[in-house]
Amino acid sequence: MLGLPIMPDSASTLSGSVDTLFLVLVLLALLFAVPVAGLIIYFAVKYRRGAAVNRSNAPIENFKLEVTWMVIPLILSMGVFGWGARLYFDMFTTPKDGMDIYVLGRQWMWEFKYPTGQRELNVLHVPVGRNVRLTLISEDVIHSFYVPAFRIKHDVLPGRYTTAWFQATKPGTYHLFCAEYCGTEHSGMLGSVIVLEQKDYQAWLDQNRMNTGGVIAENTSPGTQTAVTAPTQTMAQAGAQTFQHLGCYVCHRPDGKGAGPSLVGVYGKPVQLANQQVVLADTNYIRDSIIDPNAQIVADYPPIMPTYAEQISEDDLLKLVEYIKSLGSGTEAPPEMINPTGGMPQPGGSSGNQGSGAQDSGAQGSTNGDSGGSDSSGNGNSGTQGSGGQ
Ligand code: HEC
Ligand SMILES: [Cu+2]
Repeated sequence: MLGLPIMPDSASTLSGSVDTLFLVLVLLALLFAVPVAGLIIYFAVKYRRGAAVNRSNAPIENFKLEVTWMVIPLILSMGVFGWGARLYFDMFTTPKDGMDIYVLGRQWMWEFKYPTGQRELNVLHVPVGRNVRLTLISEDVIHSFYVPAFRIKHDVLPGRYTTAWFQATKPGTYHLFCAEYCGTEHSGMLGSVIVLEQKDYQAWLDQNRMNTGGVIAENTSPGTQTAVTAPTQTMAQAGAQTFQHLGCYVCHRPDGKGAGPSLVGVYGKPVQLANQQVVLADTNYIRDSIIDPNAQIVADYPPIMPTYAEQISEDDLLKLVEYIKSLGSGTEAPPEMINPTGGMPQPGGSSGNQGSGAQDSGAQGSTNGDSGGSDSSGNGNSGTQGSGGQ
């Protein structure tokens, strides 16, 4: 419009519908405001003090007029309500298909994690024409994930996952803002979303595949930090190691013969709790089960699971969630099932006692928890990643 950037770019499947609704609301507001303002001015002039007009017999009621100005606005506002609700449901219903990306907000940067293991700071690469499902969480205060060009804005809360989704329609680079005041450098909590054509996205992924070596771009001035870290393992693989380090496997065995329930297929299923409630095992349920196990006790199991709140980072929690998701939905065979007596490498040569499944899990949890619970447990396991990642 005259070269003035009145509206941000429109680059997602939802942005067009949001704009249409917005435009209709503006037009409706004008439709009422303009005649009212016009009449105010007209009457003010016409009936001004001293003007020679007929002031007798002013009508004090008009039934038809009153019904009209009640019914028409009622229909219009209910229409707008219905339309807005439709759009709201579209925006807030995460589509079944699409790719998952995890978003960590912290003072004052954004971190993006791909299930395939890539990790980026402040820049999110996505392909055009695919649903992207975001799982967002904050490591400190409330932030808000705001991409004007996609017309999405979602609170990023500490202690709870929120979800958002979008499908980009146009390649390009778009602004990402934090839209919730979150401390002194809030205004510098900027990033960008880079939408690539499918083949460019594939090339980008290939370039950052496993073990291609560390950071490919970095700029560390505050607020503009960007980096991509090529993975040495997928998030689920890293999660499997965390599961091992923290001793979860002692109680949660795939055959269900441990002290706790088997976690194979639990994700996405309803869970019967001891208090008769049935809850859905979504990402928040898994997270809460680890942080505050006694809040929701699974039926027929004793409340013996220790809390991991003190020894686990949001980063590790996401990996565990991704690992538990990878254990399938009950019918599929788990792809990355660990064998408790074999294979998994132990960090820092901690004693090889994995075979003794009956061993005191509390001790296991705390000895290994210190290494496994640190922010860089994924990196700690392999020197290549550790050096490449810096
Ligand atoms: C001392 C044994 C023990 C350890 C160690 C343990 N858990 Fe548990 N876990 C349990 C028991 C028992 C339950 C069921 C009772 C409850 O809900 O607290 C449970 C429940 C769960 C649930 C909910 C499962 C469902 O079917 O709804 C999840 C998820 C979970 N644990 C994950 C973990 C993770 C991840 C770890 C490691 C960080 C871990 N647990 C460590 C014993 C344990
Ligand atoms: Cu913020």
